[in-house]
Amino acid sequence: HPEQQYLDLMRRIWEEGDERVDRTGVGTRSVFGAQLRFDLADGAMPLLTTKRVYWKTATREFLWFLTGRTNIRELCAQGVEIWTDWPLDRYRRETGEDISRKDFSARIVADEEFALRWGDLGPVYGKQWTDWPVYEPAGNGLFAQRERGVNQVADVVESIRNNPGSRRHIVEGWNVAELDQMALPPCHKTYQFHVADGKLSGLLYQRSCDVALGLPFNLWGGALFIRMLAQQCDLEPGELVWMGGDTHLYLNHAELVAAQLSRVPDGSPKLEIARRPESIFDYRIEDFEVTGYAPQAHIAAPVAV
Ligand code: DHF
Ligand code: TMP
Repeated sequence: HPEQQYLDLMRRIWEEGDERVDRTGVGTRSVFGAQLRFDLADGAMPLLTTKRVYWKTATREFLWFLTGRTNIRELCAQGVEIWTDWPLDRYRRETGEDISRKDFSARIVADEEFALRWGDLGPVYGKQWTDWPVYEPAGNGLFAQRERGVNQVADVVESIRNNPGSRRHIVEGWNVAELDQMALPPCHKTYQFHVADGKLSGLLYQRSCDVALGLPFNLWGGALFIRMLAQQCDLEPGELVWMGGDTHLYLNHAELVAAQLSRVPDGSPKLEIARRPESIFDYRIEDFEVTGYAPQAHIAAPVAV
């Protein structure tokens, strides 16, 4: 079963990973350099069956990236709370107010000014993917920022369509000059696409990977990106190749690791996309349907902020 790769990686990290105190103070066991491969033929998706993964939440996050937005307000309004802890942490630190996550999220949705002040993650994925800033000579010896930046996603659609053999089909999140403005520097930082034999494959390079909580979402996102691009470019989906830099398990995920490693993968969930939207920016959550997904129970685990 393809999911066995994920479980093997998890076991290897837990048993052999290098233990250290990480940025969050929680502590991790970590290996450096890992690879997973998933065949996406016939609708197959790397959606874990050994625990329930909220693929609709992951899809909403992905569609939010494509809107270019970086404020958690649009996520919170849809009941997606996976990014709320970072703005909440900053709010608590800077105001000293001990507000609950639920109340913070509700206020972000209800109060636009509050959301503008506290809900923005900085120029993260959406911004870099669709509007990477460009500076041009202003004619006076200085440089000025162009009104529209580079839309890497629109460009990659065009490059796959018009020059499929190119080795430059890349979407990059790592804007060095803006890292210090981001709530978190991008983890799933580089996507590269490749066309061979009428099939579109994708490689995702993730510099830092929380194997228990982040990776299930990131595998889904990587495969979703390939599926949407393939549909837009009249290609069949090929393979997702995932590569991790610092690939780790948090020490407070011991119970999740034990539970998940005791389970056996089962079934082959498939993704159907109900229609072909005008462009890659026109997909809606209702367009995505997963069949054959009967996962084992969700396993809750704390996220390290
Ligand atoms: N920090 C850390 N330490 N790990 C991450 O995976 C992570 N991911 C981020 C931002 N910062 C991060 C963005 N993506 C969850 C999943 C993905 C995600 C953030 C959080 C998460 O908590 N998943 C749980 C609950 C999902 C839910 O309630 O909707 C899960 O069980 O999948
Ligand atoms: P870092 O910036 O110190 O590497 O911390 C980021 C943490 O978030 C790290 O545990 C990796 C994890 N992460 C994912 O695994 N996937 C994601 O999509 C995101 C945003 C973060």
